[in-house]
Amino acid sequence: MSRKALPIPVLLAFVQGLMLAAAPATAPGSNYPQGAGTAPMFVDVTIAVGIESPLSQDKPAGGIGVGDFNRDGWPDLFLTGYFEPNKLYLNDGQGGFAEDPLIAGQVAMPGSRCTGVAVADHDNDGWSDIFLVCNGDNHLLRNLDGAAFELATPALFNHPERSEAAAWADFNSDGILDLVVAAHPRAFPYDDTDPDNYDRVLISTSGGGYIDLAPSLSIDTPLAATLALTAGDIDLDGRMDMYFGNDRHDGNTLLLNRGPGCGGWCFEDVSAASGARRPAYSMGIAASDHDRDGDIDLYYSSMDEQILLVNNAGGPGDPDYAEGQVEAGVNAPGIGWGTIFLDADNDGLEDLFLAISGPSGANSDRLYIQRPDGTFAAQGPDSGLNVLLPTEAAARVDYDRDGRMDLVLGHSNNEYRLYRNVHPEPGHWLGVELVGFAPINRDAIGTRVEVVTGDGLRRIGERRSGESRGATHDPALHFGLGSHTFADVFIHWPDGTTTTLADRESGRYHRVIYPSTVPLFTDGFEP
Ligand SMILES: [Ca+2]
Ligand SMILES: [Ca+2]
Ligand SMILES: [Ca+2]
Ligand SMILES: [Ca+2]
Repeated sequence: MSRKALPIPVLLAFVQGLMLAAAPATAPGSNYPQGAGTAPMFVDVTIAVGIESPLSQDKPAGGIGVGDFNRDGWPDLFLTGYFEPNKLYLNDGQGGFAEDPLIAGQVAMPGSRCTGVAVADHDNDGWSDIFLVCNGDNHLLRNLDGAAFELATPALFNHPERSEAAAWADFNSDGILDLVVAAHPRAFPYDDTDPDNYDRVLISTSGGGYIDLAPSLSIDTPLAATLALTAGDIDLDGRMDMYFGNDRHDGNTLLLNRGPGCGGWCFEDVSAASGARRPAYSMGIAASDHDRDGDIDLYYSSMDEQILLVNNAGGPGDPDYAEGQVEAGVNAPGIGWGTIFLDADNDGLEDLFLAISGPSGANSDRLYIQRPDGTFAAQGPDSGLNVLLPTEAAARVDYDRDGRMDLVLGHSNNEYRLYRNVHPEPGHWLGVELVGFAPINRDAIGTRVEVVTGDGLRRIGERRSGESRGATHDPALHFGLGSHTFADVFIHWPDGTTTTLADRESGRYHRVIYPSTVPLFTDGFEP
């Protein structure tokens, strides 16, 4: 698409903006109005955009992978089908999605029983690959220049046990993405003599292969039934850590990356010491500095309780977590699954989505909008997300690149649906797309981006992997700016270097390529 061609969603947003200019003014960033008569914040556009993707009966979990697989600047969607065919929907940049006939056949793999998607350019060739965790064999679909996919699964990646979560990150900082595959053992009680019940922590070696460090790691709960996994820099020391969300009250596991040594690489289990262990039926993880005090907080879903771990470290260093879900107003009954921090109204305050799968009759998903005082307001029917369908899979993607964050949800035993954010009066926003080159990984996973507005409000975003449950979010980082039209952007690359960009304009995605000292910006619509 040429730089001058305005995509239809942008035109629509422009027209919508003109139409709304006459509407009663509300301060940008105010909570979305509640009560009868207001338009919903999210609208189901699944059929309108051309998505038709059933989820198998009797196996509710779905995996969603967002990535720009053909590098046209628009985020595409990979959806697992379990018994049904997997689907790869290519975003046409005109507000629609379509399958490529050749690719559709290559990725369908009916009966592959996959429930999680970890998207990354694992071989640094510039094209996003797809790793699938499945009940049975796992699969790596290698992207061949955006034109085709081939199965190319290294033996170590193929965990034969039921695996539900995976994440890519360059733990040993050699520029090659490493892979964590977490198992959810089928049999209970666990058989600790079965090596297939253990997770794998596959670290790249200088010879071009991988070594599984899991057997050498001191992990509190080596057999824990993991349903969700996040790789991110939890202690903000520049190294990628791992957080495992474990089912059955096994207790969650936080492994902090301590650097080289330890006969391979050093990870320290700080689950208990940091407060991150808090047992639950953990089924989805969201990470963010939602309270803007300079450290990474965690939220995870469970059954009839949802856990917010507020980090009191106040900056880089070992986390110090305390429960805060009740005070913040983000506890909820029901069976929680995928969960996502996002700034749904672009006021600069992170909001929260929680997928709920039941119990029957009470299975409406939750959208929590953060108030300026740090508490959250649960939205009612006005959210447009209170569909009475059980939901497990959830990922965020600004598919139309209008700066309003949209959601893809997998409704259990039903279908995937795309919910477009049509908030009528959002705040300003800014997006950052990162492109890495040697010595860092091509996806720039592990890069932390801080966006500071004139009021001193600092937002921390990070290219993580494995958030929500079985999901890969939109690789572009999105920041609400409220009433601010410019912001300073600080990009902390995984190799420790920082790019500082002063006074970046709102209303667009800025593409930043490592390691240019004069960052290249585009309007976000070009490859
Ligand atoms: Ca590596
Ligand atoms: Ca925090
Ligand atoms: Ca917000
Ligand atoms: Ca959008």
